[in-house]
Amino acid sequence: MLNIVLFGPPGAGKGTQSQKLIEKYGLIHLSTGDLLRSEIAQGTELGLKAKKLMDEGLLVPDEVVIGMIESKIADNREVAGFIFDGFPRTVPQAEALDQLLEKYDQGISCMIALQVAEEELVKRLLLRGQTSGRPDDADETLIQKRVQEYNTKTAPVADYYAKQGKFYAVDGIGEIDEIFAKSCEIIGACQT
Ligand code: B4P
Repeated sequence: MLNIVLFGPPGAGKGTQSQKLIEKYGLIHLSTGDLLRSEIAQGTELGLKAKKLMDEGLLVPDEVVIGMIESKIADNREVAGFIFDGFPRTVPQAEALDQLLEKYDQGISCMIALQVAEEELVKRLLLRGQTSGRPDDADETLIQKRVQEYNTKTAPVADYYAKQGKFYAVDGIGEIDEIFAKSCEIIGACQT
């Protein structure tokens, strides 16, 4: 089983790289951002609560995202593995993920952390905002709030995996295919 955490600040390229990795390795893509946006599109109670927080650039409560991931793992037990995109975003989420995978005698193989400077993140998200229709990409103040939320709540997750010897940094600036090639090298080494 190959279970990869794709990590990085908003706009680092997690979604972009996930698409390429799932094709190559036949993994199931679990993006908490996509799952939440789907709840919003369906107008569920969970979606309505999440929308309010996401539109303000804030994280959704841990128990909500952990519950979503738990049911997706349970639904997809017979697979080659998962790519976790945008999850875990807090240390309690990382602890919960380890516990969930342990139930199936599994664990995280490696964390790939895309490193991108704040100035570039803001540029990319404002550009995406011109076509994505995502309210959280709409203005610079909001994007900076998301980055701030990442710095205080999400960045410590890197240490959590570093302590387990599973943290691998990848320069997230450059050609998409180059970043993909570097990620594949790391995954190749983790697979053994
Ligand atoms: P996400 O959907 O995860 O959104 P994101 O952080 O913006 O990353 P995304 O994957 O979409 O962007 P990418 O870097 O690929 O989260 C949205 C919100 O949901 C959060 O703010 C939070 O409120 C909530 N949420 C989600 N998960 C949660 C959790 N676990 N706990 C609590 N709350 C949660 O790409 C960005 C842009 O850069 C794209 O336009 C892309 O084309 C471009 N790009 C990518 N790679 C590039 C490269 N190499 N060069 C140039 N541009 C590049």
